[in-house]
Amino acid sequence: MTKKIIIDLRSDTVTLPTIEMKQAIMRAKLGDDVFKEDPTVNKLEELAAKKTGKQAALLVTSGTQANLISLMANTNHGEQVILEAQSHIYWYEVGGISSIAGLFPKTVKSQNGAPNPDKIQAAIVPKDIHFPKPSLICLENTHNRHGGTVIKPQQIQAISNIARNNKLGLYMDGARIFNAAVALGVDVKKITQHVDNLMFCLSKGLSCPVGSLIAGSKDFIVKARKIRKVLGGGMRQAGIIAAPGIIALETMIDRLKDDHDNANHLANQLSTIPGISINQKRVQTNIVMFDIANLGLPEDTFIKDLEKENILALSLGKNQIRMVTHRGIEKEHIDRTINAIANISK
Ligand code: TLP
Repeated sequence: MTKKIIIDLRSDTVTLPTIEMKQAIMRAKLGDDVFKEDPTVNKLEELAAKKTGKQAALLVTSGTQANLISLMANTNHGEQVILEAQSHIYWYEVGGISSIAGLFPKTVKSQNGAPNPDKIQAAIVPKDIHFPKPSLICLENTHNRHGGTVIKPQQIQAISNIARNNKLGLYMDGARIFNAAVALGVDVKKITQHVDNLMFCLSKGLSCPVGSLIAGSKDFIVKARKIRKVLGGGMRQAGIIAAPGIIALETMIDRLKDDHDNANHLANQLSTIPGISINQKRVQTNIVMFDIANLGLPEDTFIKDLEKENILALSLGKNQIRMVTHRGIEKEHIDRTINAIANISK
């Protein structure tokens, strides 16, 4: 019997570890990381700090945990945090910014994930007995709900100037920061140099099974480590998570370009199918979002029809479909997806 091939375009989180990663897990030297005695974790944290141009880094369990810890380490309870209106922290992290971190989110709308610095300036509440103390600006790069759009170093620098002038911190949810760097063709440090601290995920396009890293100053990471512990995120022989992370940082970044090329191919082909609306300018990395309003069928039916062809996609709300390319998705899978969508549209 031939194995059924599922073309899973729901997310790059579905990527499985490579053979090299599994071998590295087997070989990993381990210790108790709460005592900072896991040599593999220590090596990954040093590598992550070096790659992002920060003094130190911390391995945590997930992107959501990385964002929550970073919010808490950058602020005090009750302060104001400025975020882009479609940001992952605001939409998809169970409201932890308020329920756990005790922060007051102020959202700022943007066209493509990069808020206009003037709008950020306007969102900073003045010093007044009635208002919470503003303390942090958060950016997301690449920007998930805007379709994987990239924020350029110059744009970040302009926002960084606002942050400094107002004595606020600047944090980046860089879950897919290496996609941004590859799309721009720059060293990731060109992007990260403008923020105080950031996180990135190992478990998305980089193909690791688990883990995210927070990077920032030594003092910030000391604080983050303590907060990770109180949130129950102190891990013991976490070298089995760190080992594939090292492989990812050493060997899996450049190949993200293949995912971007496939996303671009998908977007080009989608734009030729009647009933599909897509803004190709927004397809800058590995996320493809499109609108099926003119197909005349609800998004859940569209997704079920695709599923019958063994193709998986996600709905991001009314008429909005998201497909994400990643390791394991080849051009032929994109072509099959296009054929299936063209048939649905007939
Ligand atoms: N995003 C996931 C889902 O939660 C939507 C996905 O499939 O894209 N920041 C950004 C920008 C993210 O896209 C995600 C995950 C996270 C943080 C959270 O990471 P995890 O899933 O590791 O908690």
